[in-house]
Amino acid sequence: MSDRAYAFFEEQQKARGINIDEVKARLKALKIETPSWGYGDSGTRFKVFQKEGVPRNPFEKFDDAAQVHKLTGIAPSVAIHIPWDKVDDYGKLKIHAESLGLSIGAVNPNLFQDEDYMLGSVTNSDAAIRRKATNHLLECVDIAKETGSKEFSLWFADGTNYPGQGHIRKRKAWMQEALAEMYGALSPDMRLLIEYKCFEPAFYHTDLADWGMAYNLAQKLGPQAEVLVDTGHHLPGANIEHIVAYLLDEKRLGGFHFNSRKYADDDLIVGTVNPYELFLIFYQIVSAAGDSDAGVRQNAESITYMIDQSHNIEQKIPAMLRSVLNVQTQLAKALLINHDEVNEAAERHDVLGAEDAVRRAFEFDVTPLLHAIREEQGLPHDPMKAYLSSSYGKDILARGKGGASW
Ligand code: AOS
Ligand code: ZN
Ligand code: ZN
Repeated sequence: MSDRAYAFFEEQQKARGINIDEVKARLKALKIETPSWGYGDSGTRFKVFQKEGVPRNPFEKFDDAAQVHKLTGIAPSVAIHIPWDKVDDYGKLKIHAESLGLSIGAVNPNLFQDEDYMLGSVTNSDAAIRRKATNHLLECVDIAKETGSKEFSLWFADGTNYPGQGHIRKRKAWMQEALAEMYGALSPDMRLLIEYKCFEPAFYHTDLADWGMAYNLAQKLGPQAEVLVDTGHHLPGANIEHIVAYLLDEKRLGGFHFNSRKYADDDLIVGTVNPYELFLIFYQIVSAAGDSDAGVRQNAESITYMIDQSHNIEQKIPAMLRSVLNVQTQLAKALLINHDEVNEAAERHDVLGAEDAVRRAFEFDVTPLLHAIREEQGLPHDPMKAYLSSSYGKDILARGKGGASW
């Protein structure tokens, strides 16, 4: 039955002029990094719920992440957060990750959970606190050298709650100063991914509030600094795919933190609230990957895709499986866009024809295609079902409650 469904799918796509072998190759090349913090207990400012069976230490977070990779084949690295994932010996954590077929991905410095940082970390008006924060960034560079990580996701909670509370322009200079020092400590193959966020936890102004501020800073720092787009960090109505296209054209799109949001930074499972937005983001990336400018093509190929979610009420491993599968599904759909058809319609000034050529790709059921590539890779057709029928979820209950949390 499934073979027949795929045969029909392939015939249908070939007739539309889609190169199915290329689509499959690109789907097999997709890699999505999962975050260590997505496996632990998390919550809101109101309550962190304790779940049974969550990892008790960074090593167990990698054990759980390995399940996601084993069943999907697309989640081979795990981002770590320092000090949430502090261990005595990072070399040991690296070996543990490798023994599971994983690698340690982006290092995320934590500059928001220390009493000293109430009024800012790298933008604090107190030089001693700025020094402490910058030292933490440098410590993270040292850790990355031990773990083999090549990237840093930099998110700063820095901002103010009231007009006059901080000197906005001085804080801007301090931010640049601290990041320039960190930049100077990088190995040539490392990258800073600068994240922006419109608000929260600061509610009046945030030092890096939007992509333009992150982009400007990246440009001033140098070619090893790029912008990280967290899909949850925009004001309602923002056109994220436009930002993505703009950054790709500037060859400065470093990576994504994928999640869904309905209101603000809800950190819900990616693709659950507005899968069409995710599809349209991939439309821009796939389009850039076929650009005539080699730099734009190269940027499109070097994007780091990461999940950034806190699973407050969900079961952690199934939530992560759902997340990476949702990303894979939307990429699969975006790969079915016939760009010639879109461009020809746009050239004819056929507005509805162009829109139709984009949307039609979204409307295909890509299940037979995903089953086919999983089969070719020796993976289960339905990774979620395979996980739920395995004993892993029951076995980890022996860890008990009160595991790692943020
Ligand atoms: C915070 O809103 C950001 O999305 C960061 O990426 C943060 O470091 C991550 O959520 C882990 O706390
Ligand atoms: Zn993020
Ligand atoms: Zn966030």
